[in-house]
Amino acid sequence: MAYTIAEKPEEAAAFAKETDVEENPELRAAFDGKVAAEGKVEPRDWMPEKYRKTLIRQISQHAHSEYVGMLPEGNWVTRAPSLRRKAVLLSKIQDEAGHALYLYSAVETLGVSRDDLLDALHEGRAKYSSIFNYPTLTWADIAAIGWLVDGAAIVNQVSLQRCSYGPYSRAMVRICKEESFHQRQGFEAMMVMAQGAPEQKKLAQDALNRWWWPSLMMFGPSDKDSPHSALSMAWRIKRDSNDDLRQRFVDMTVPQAEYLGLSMPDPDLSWNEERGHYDFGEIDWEEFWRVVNGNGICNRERLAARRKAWDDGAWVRDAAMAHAEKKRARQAQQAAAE
Ligand code: FAQ
Repeated sequence: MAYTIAEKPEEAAAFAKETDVEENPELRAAFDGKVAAEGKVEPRDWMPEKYRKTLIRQISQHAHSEYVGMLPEGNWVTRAPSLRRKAVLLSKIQDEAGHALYLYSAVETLGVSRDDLLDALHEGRAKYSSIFNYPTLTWADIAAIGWLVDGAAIVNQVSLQRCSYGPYSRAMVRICKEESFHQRQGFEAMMVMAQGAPEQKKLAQDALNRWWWPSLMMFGPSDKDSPHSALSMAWRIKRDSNDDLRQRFVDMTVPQAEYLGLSMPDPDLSWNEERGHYDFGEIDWEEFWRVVNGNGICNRERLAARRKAWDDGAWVRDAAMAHAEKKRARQAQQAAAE
């Protein structure tokens, strides 16, 4: 259930203290009015420091997720089962890199540099989505990522299209269009496996068994344990609660699994007529926090791969900077000669 900050008095007090109400009452009133009227806050607008910091935290974690998220799929580029699948996978991975770039650009509008954000990631100080710390063991995992991981990402990001911060909201509109293609190609690949030879169907079921619960964890801790939700919902950074979005994803995905003829790895899953939603089992929160805190199956491998790519790419960045510097100097010389 979504809730407002007023229902949590201790958070409401902290909110007032941390958010410049006393220091800048007029600017703050204009900001609150804009958010309440569904206006977009833009980079040059005044904003409470806590609003800026919350956005930097969320958007940079989101950017890092897209950036690290290329790695599990990258593992299968050389082993895709056909030229068509390989071409689709390559474009999907390139799209994820593009999403990271839109998002890093959106965070830069808040006054932080991309180099600082990447340093934080490479030094293990920044978070990224838990989902990318699981291994891709078979080709069916690539299909499951498209179907489930992109499916979950869309449910979350469609909601974020209505975020109060303009650059983030606009990046989401563009990203959602691409994610929707990603989800459909994943579902189609899964359908081919699920309707194929018994061995292929077994791989599809095994991938669903391993990716289902981690996909539910993508939506974050349950609302009662989510420290940032109240403030982010009050400021319309987040528009739906973690649990509401998770429920939406379950309701959307269970019929798709039925259509594929696969069974969900959850004995507690059942339709609740009264609620008009599926009931589902308890998430293993211990596993969730273990992965979020850096101790999942692939956390170390993922960071090592990102660091290596950054180091190996140093000469490209140096060459691009040297080229830009030469161009600038040449233009300055020409301008002086005219
Ligand atoms: N993994 O109080 P809350 C994709 C952290 S993109 C790791 O609920 P909040 C595309 C959270 O950061 C997937 N950490 O926090 C793709 C916070 O830590 P902090 C990424 C998590 O921000 C597909 C703490 O727990 N999408 O998949 C996770 O209000 C295929 C407390 O949590 C986004 O980032 C987690 N699952 O709500 C790419 C969407 N959940 O900062 C390649 C934007 C929570 O206190 C292939 N982000 N944490 O140290 C959001 O919507 C929100 O940030 C939530 C968390 C919903 C993720």
